[in-house]
Amino acid sequence: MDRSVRSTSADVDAVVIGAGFAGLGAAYQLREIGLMVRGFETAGDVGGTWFWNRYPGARTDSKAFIYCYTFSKEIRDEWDWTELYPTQPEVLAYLEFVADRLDLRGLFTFDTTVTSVTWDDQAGLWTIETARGDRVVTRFVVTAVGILSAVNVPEGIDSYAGEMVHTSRWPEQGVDFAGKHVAIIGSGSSGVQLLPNIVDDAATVTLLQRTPNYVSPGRTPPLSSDDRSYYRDNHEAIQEQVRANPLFQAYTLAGMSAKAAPEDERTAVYERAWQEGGLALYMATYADLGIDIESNRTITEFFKRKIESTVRDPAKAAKLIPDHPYGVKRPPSSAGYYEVFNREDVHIVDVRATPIERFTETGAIIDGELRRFDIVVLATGFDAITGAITRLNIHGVDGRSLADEWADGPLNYLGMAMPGFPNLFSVAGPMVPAGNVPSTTEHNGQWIAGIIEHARAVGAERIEVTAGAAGAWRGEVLELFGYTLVRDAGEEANSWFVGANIKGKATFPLFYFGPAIDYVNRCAGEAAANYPNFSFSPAS
Ligand code: NA7
Repeated sequence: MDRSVRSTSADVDAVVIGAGFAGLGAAYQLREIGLMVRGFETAGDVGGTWFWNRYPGARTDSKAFIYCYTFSKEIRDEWDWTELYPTQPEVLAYLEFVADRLDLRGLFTFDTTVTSVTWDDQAGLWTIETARGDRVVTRFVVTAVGILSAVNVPEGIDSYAGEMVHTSRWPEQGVDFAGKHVAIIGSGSSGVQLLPNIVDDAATVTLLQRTPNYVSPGRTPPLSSDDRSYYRDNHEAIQEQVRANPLFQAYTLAGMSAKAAPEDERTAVYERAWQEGGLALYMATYADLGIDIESNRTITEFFKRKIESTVRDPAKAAKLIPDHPYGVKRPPSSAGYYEVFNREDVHIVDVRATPIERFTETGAIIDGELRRFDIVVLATGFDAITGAITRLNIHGVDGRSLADEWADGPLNYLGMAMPGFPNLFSVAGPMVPAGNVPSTTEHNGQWIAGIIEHARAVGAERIEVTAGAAGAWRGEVLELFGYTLVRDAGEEANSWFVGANIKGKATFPLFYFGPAIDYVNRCAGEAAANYPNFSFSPAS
């Protein structure tokens, strides 16, 4: 935009960018405090992650009764989850239900990508521009663009001329794999969830795997009406358990130290967690798995034994056994994942040992040999957490570009506010706790509404965090990160937790690695003390 153009009055109080879990929640919270809200969303409807990721097998690995909003009792009472780990269609239906029930859809303009977000310091207002040509002037901006939404594709993939689909851009009508020779590139959550779900249709499936993952069994018991009543009746107690859990999850740890536990007891704990499946292996076992390499080895050995006893071909099994510590990459789960490699029509190529040299019109050259595929599935992940924010083309005070400012790693306070970018807040920006995303996004949305409400109460229209607070927060995040195995091994394992999955991206902890409750208390303390790390002033 022409940055010399002055905006003298706002069209709306707040613009929310994104209509997924984060954006719907933030729009609701901001409307609740009396703001006039407008939202923009690239997709054709609400849902965010759950709008886009329609691949077969996509489901949550947080439990249904915490993978939801907590702010509305009506929503809790009226919505019935059918499975403990809901599928993509069910989570999407939930978000559509919430949008209708709380009358949020009308706030959003869909099929509309924000192309720039520009601050006018004189007016104390932001101007939002979109690919459709909208130009909206607003007092506040909330980015709610998702932590895993900026799609990553392999270099050179344009040379491939056959059918191709990214897991995160799955067509609504599905993909016909019948009789096709299929390549899946990627073995993160998406690739490992998808694979067992297409092998019966496809003629062959070849996994082009760069870094193997520790895949826990996906088990998803159906929920009975008794279960649902239990979750409703115990809502407060469950939320307390979630808040106390380091990752906002509904688990209780079995012990503090894996290496200190007697071997038979430890094996029983791991076996129980394996039977439970999902994130239990990480979250219902030992507290020190993420910080102590010896303790971590006890669980990587456990996984190794499981893989070796499941996959009959030792060569395939060897390729599937990871060599990084458990948990330095996001641990996925999938039903029947390792078992599927016992099929003759499922192949695995280690593209770390023998990289993809280049793509051709019909396939990929690997180890000097052309491998032909009818369909290539890109399960190649995302420019996580910062990618979708920096792509918004945000310019703050003095035209400072947020993307440039974050080139060496993000700078913010409590994951939500950035110095030099007044009245701009992020829901689930970098340096918030990892874990159950709806818990984080709801927390952030509420906190942001709280600080705006405070500004209005004191007659201020411009809110800006101090550079000192952001610098100190960054220091704290780095210090906590220093205790983790992600610090030691995340980069080598290409972990998106530190941006290492994207070529050229600065390696930096993109999460706050302390306990979630410390973060929550920290945010609450800031609010209770009337936001001492922020300046509040009139617009101009
Ligand atoms: P992830 O977890 O980032 O996984 C992406 C996968 O794609 C991972 O195995 C990558 O290998 C692989 N990848 C990426 N680029 C390439 C190229 N160029 N060549 C070969 N392999 C490549 O994304 P997901 O969509 O699976 O999951 C994202 C999150 O969604 C997940 O963590 C859950 O929170 C839900 P790498 O590991 O980088 O070597």
